[in-house]
Amino acid sequence: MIGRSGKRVGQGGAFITFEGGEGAGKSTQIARLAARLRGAPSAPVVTTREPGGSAKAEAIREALLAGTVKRHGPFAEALLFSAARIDHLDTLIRPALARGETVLCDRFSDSTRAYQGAAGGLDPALLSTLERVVVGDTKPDLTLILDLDPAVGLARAKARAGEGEAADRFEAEALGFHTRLRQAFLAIAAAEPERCVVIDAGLSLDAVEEAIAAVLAARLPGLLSGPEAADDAA
Ligand code: T5A
Repeated sequence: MIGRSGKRVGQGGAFITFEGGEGAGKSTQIARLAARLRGAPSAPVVTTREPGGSAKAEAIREALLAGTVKRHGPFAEALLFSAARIDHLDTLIRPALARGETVLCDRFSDSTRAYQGAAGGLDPALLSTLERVVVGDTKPDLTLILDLDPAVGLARAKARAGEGEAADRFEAEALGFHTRLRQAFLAIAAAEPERCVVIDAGLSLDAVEEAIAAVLAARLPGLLSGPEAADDAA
C-alpha cells in the first residue's frame, strides 16, 4: 500500500497526526501509541509536536503561545505556524519518513485550518493555498481527531497546568472559539474520511487507547502486526 506521504506503508513507517481541541488527550495517547508500536515488530517510531519539533520551530512556538503575535492578527499567526512547520518538515518529519520510520505528530496542518481558519476567521481558500505550499506531498497517512466537549477539555488542561499557571494564548479564548474549533475538526473529518477518523475522547484513557489501536489495525495493519499482516490485508 502506498501511503499519502509517498512511501510504502507496512514495510516502512507511516505519518500519523493527532488533532483536536485543548486537553483532548493527544499527548497522552501519542505516548501510549508509541509504547505500543515500540513493542510491535514494526518500524522505529518518532514522536513530535506542533508548533515545535525542531529547534527553530520550538523558538517560534514560544512566541506564538506567549501571545506576542496575537496583536498582528490570525494571518500573521498562520504564517508563523507555517514557518515553524516548514522547518519541522525539513529537519525532522521528512528525514524520518525517508528512513522508513513512523512519525506520530501532536497537531499538524489541520490545526491551522481549525484554529486560524474556522475559529480565527481566515479565508479557507487562503489557508489551503498556504497548506499546499508548506506541506506539499507530505500529507498524513492517518489523522486521528480526538473529539471532546470543549468545556471538559479546557477543564482537563487547567487541572493539569495546576493552580496559579496562566492559560496560554489559545486556551484563554472564549468557549465559543473552542466550540467553533470542535465543529471545524469534525467538518475536516467528514470531508476527508479516507484520511481522518474521529475518536471519542470523552471515554477513559484505556478506552481511547483501545479505540486508536483498533483504527490502526484496520487502516495501517502492518504497523501493529508487522509487514505480513499488511500483505495479507492488501
Ligand atoms: N495551534 C497549533 C494553532 O493555533 N495552529 C496550529 O497550526 C498549531 C499546530 C499548541 C497550541 O497551538 C495552537 C493549538 C494549541 O492551542 P499545546 O500546549 O501544544 O499548544 O496545546 P495542545 O496541543 O492543546 O496540548 P494539550 O496538552 O493542552 O492537550 P492534549 O495533548 O490534547 O492533552 P493531554 O494528553 O496533555 O491531556 C490533558 C490532561 O487531561 C488528562 C491528561 O492526563 C492530562 O492531565 N486526560 C484525561 N483525563 C481523563 N480521561 C481521558 N480520556 C484523558 N485524556 C487525557
